[in-house]
Amino acid sequence: VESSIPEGQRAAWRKHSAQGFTTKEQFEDEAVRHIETTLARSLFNCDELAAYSGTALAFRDRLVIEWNRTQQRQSFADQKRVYYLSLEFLMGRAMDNAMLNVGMKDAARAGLNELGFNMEDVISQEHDAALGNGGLGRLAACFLDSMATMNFPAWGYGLRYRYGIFKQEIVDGFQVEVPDYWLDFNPWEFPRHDVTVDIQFYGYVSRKTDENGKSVAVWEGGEIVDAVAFDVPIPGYGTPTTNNLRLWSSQASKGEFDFQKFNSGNYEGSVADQQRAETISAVLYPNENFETGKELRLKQQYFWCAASLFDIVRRFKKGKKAWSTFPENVAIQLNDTHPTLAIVELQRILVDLEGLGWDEAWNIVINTFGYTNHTVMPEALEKWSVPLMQNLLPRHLQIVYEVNARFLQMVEKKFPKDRDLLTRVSIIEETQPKMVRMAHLATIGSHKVNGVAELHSDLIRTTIFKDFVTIYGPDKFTNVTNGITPRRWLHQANPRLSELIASKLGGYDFLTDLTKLNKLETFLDDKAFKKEWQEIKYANKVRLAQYIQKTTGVSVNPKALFDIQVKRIHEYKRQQLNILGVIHRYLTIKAMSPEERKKLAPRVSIFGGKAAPGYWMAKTIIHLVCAVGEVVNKDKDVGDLLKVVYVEDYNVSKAEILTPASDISEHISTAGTEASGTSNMKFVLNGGLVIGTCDGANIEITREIGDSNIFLFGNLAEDVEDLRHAHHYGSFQLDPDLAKVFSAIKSGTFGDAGRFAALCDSITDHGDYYLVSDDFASYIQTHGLIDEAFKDQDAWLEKCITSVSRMGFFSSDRCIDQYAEEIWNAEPLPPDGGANGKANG
Ligand code: 8GP
Repeated sequence: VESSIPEGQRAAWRKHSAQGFTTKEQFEDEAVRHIETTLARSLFNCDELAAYSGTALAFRDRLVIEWNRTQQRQSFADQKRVYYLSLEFLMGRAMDNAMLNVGMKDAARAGLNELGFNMEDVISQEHDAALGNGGLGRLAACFLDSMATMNFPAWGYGLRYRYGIFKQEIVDGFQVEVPDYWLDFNPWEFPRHDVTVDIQFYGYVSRKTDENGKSVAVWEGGEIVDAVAFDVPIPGYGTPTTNNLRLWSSQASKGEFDFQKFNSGNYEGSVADQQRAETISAVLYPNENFETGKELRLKQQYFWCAASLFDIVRRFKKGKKAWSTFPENVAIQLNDTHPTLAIVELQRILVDLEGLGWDEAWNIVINTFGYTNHTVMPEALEKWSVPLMQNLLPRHLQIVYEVNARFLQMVEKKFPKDRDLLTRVSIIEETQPKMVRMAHLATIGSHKVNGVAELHSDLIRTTIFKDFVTIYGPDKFTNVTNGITPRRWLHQANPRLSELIASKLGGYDFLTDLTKLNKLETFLDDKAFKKEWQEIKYANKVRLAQYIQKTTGVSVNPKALFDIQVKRIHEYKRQQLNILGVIHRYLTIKAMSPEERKKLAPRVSIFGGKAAPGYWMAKTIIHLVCAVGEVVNKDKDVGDLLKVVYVEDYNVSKAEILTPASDISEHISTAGTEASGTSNMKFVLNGGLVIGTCDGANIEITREIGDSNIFLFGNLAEDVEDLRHAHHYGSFQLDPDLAKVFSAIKSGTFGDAGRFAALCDSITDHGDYYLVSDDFASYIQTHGLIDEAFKDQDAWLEKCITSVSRMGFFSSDRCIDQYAEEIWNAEPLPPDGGANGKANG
């Protein structure tokens, strides 16, 4: 159906085309109009939430205009498109970002003032879009921002969860999970009921002969669920390019709403079917670095992959090009193994539906996909039971077996008579039940596999993918060290620092070329600059102190050293090492004379992060932190020398408050376990220093900023295996200082010791898998160095400024450049046809 306006009417159309506001006056017009008409509220009935809504809608209008133009431009240009498939997009708030990218924040601030509102209060009305668990999901959000800013024709594809990551409440020192229903009012999404895809599950496969006499597989029966598209505009900074994030929502199929049941009076039955369909996109699985293998999760994965692939293939087919050109037109990046079924689905589309030969199709598939691995931890590696997949996706399982058979044949030819090798690399694990190893499938079905920091990429080459390196050679495996968007993580989170930097560098170019920060080093002797830098840090700490006071009732001294560890709670990230170190500090202070105490720099130890609901040890760690806070914060002996705070419900918006306020942040994972980490980059970019292990991106951060500007400690990745071995077969020696900490816990200093028994025993009696005891002495000693260093504020400040100036490498723009160059072979599409497309700055 032709849906365009006929040529003769287009002039009239263009005359009435939406423009959006461009002045403060017009902003007020638009905001008030939206409040009065779209929201049906009045000046007698307008609270901050309504003011937020009106402001958001006014900015949204501006975004949508550029969004439509961008989509048109990308369709006409018809160059290679990038698709980023991720089950998680941890976007946080959208309005502040929209304001930055539209470039009218000051006008809006003044306008809101005139209307009786304060900008910051209005911004904080927005509910975070929290469709992710942690690093992996936030990385996807940073990448979307960079791809739009750099003018790549790139779409994200994900799921529109009705419930994002749960809201964390701390009740009596325990985590309680509360559902996060975030869709009450979400002006940033556009339902596209016209973009609906039928997704099939279950059923059976039969073979039929097509008109050419060829045998084809036909997948029949089972049930159909509808995937409905919801689109979210992703504006770039300093460019009109506004990309699309398409999130799929599940609905009962219109055809499937069981009219038979309905008409025979089984109304409840048909509504139940409806609800079952909606369950697929109902909730984000709240695990990070852990897989549970639940059927609903596999359903989510297929639902999203199939809808996305249908959409991508439909768009490709509009161009009427030969199938062999598919990989020249489409690059699909798999964010971890969650979208691996997309590989199988594309092969199914090409072979079963489009009639291509197996090899021709498989070639296209391999050249289309790239796979990013985010973890080496065994409990996070996805495996699906064969019977489960057989039942849910019978045709896909056949394809998996066929891919595997051909792959193993190839291996057998190259390495004859190595049965062990075949067993190790097979997609199918010969266990009871048999399992499909998704990382193997993703590796075999992609042309590039990358890790997310140098150490991590080296580790995957020598551990989980060692055999694949032997088979394919080293070139298939590469590294793209993670990055963060400086727009959100410097300019938005820390506007005053961004402004100060801009005043020195002569503008905001560093926000799109972060390496420009290196000029800051020439201002290390500029006293006024340094003073202002320090004042900004102090103001950020005051803001956090106020927030802590308001939310926890604990008052902390902003002059103290703020020591922050915020991230998902996990034994490998070692929040337990941190809190055990805090207890050690507490015991040390208690044993000090008043004179000694005077010499000690006051500390605030701040923790935040969610534990997966079923992860008891992580919940125990949270409880220990809270229990220690209860005792320490009330101890008059200690006063300001030590405070311990748990910030409830850590999320993107809280990170925007916490990150600019740190003096030290903790990135202290057992060496070799944290693939990259990205908050380490955020903290350094905001003028905080790091205490960390030689793990993930800490290593590259050290290389960039210099080892005198970071506090490294602990054992190295290469020694971890031997140490673990020694714990079991040698005699395990508990660190003597740690032993004192345990006896304090066991004597009930922090309440019922029984609650912490399993945590203590995991270290003393169960092999100390994460090497807490091995690293304890060096951790404590390094904190001593930090105390000393903090006393010389001038030297400290110099370290901070130097570090910031050397952080250019960690922009997610650099990541996207690298992916585009080395994996996607994709080019930007500048809106003005120019070289870099920074058209309307
Ligand atoms: C995380 C890594 O733990 C973190 O080091 C890294 O910075 C981040 O990914 C982005 O690359 N990994 C995960 O979140 C993860 O592996 N999640 C599992 C469910 C796959």
